[in-house]
Amino acid sequence: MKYIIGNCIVLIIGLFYSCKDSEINSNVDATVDQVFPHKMPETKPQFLLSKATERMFNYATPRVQDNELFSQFKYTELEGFDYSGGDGTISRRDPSRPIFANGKYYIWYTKRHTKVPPIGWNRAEEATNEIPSTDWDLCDLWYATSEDGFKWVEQGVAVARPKKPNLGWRSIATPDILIWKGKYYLYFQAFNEPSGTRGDWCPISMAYSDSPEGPWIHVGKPVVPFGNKGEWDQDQTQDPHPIVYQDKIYLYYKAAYNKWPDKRDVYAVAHGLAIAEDPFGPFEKHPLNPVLNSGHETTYFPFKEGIAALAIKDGNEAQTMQYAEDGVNFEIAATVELTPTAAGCYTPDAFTGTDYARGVTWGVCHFINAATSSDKQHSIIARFDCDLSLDHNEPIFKSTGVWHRPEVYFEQGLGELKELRSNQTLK
Ligand code: AAL
Repeated sequence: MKYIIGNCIVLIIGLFYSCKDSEINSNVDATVDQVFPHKMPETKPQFLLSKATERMFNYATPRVQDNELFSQFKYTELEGFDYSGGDGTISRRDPSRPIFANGKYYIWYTKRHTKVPPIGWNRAEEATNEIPSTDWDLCDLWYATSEDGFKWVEQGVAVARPKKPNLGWRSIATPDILIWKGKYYLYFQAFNEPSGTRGDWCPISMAYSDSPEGPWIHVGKPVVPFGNKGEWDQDQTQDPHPIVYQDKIYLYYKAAYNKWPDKRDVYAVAHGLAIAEDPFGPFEKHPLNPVLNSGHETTYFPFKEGIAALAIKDGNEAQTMQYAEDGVNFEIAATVELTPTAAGCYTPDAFTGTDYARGVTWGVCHFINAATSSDKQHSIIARFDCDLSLDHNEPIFKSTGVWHRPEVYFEQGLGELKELRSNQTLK
């Protein structure tokens, strides 16, 4: 009897573990001893794979060249912008996404035209009404138009700094555009102190107009306020990036956290999502914020039924394209290189509320290190082209590598560390 009971227990335990096993490896036949084939399988093979090989089939396509969210980026200097010979007194940066209206493209951007170049945010206390601390201090929002996206004509100020003490009196910067029910809304950062004083403190504010030509009316208050004390976005809401998605306004924004005022060396950056049913708000912050754990400036566009994001500098997932089918839960879609900084993508369906978006082929971005020496600091805006579109297939954008001249690498030299390292080598 004891023998029979003992055998039954062994059998039950055996059955339990074999059920568990088949749950874990459902569809995988561990007994089939197969070698990964030479011809790329279209779907995940049903035999045991290494984690890395398995992951290959989690992407849209296992071959990166076939992945619609993989692209190289090609850059072109924009014609039509004067930078005062690069002396640092004129800067243009953080451009909006281009839109097409009245038969031409429009962009908005941060423009600084000051008597002297910025002195740097470590010296923010020395900034005056004429001396900017950072490149984005003492700025206004300007706009330009173009017929082909390469040659631009600067049209003038779109939104100027208001008088002190109104919100944004010190500087307004980093705009992006929303078209909602036939009207135009510019979201931007509004500073009431020289950037660098306590970090980069500013909330997102907004101005609205019936036409992309203006006139713009500044609401004069934060529309995406800071988080409460102790929350990740307690000190800033920056880089607004609005998209019409699921009949609402999905505004992605960035905040640097874990640092100011006294902990600069532990700096982290993430992106949040704030959703509104009206351009004036209220913007409700998503309970799962931050929704993107990497990337400096924000670059988002609707893609298929979801939202795609480009994470550039900062974070474990820097230099990746990401995708969230629900606009919230982003996952890495591709690793990319030579990515555009502060990119605004030309996205004709960003505001149509489409339920299947087509992606992008070009946009504008900035280079913050355009100066030939550090006392002439300024930024320039440029155009990039890519193939992150369902409707194009340009082989040059799908090549899997770009090569930089050795000088580019040698510019990233050791500096003062060189001596120390050479002494270490001797030992
Ligand atoms: C940018 C953005 C924000 C910062 C500064 C101006 O590239 O991240 O806008 O405040 O730099």
